[in-house]
Amino acid sequence: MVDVYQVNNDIQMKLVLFIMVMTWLSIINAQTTSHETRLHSNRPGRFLALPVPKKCSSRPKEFSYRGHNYFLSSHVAAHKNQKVDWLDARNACREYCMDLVSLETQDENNMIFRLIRQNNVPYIWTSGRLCDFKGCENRPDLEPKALHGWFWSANREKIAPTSRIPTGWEINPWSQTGHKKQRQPDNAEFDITKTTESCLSVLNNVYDDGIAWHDVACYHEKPFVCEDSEELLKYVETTNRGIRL
Ligand SMILES: [Ca+2]
Repeated sequence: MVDVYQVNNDIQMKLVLFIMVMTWLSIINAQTTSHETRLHSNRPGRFLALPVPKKCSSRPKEFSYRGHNYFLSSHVAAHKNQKVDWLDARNACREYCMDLVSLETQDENNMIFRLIRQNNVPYIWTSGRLCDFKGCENRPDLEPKALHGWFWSANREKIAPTSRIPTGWEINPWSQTGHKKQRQPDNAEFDITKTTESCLSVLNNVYDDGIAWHDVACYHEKPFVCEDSEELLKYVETTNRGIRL
């Protein structure tokens, strides 16, 4: 018995775990998007994309920060005029071993705000997501959702309570206004189309509010910023011996 366990070395265990997590996330995503898909298109159940090793090794590296590469979709020929919904944006990034950008620190946020300002980008998708799907129930730590329910889907890190200045920051990145003239997140579209604003977009002065975070319904089509995913890079590196990433 002991020998059997010894054969299963760390890497194999991690890979199995990783595949289980990926499968689970794919199911979760298919479930969470099915409602929106029904509402806004006839596309069948959708899944998270797996990385494409060739695309990972030749992925666009527009700039880098703290060991991660980034690019703005409109600056890459293959995505130049592309505007896509939130899941398609994640998947476009994921094929490159990247994911939508996560803004965990003020410095990284400043960098992305600067990119938006200098290039006059109207809005972008980030990996921010409201945990309002199956698997998020019975989690008192996520309640109330508008305050505590947000996380970065790229690395599953929680986002600071939306009403507060995050620890280590000087500003609250959420806009103080929006469609209802209330601070964000305001879930404004729910009142209009009954679609929850479950995805986090950075908008450039859409409400005369400068560059700021907004909750937006995930079906809207926007350009996006991709950031290296350590998880996907590690996965492709482990499964493709000798690959240069
Ligand atoms: Ca909103």
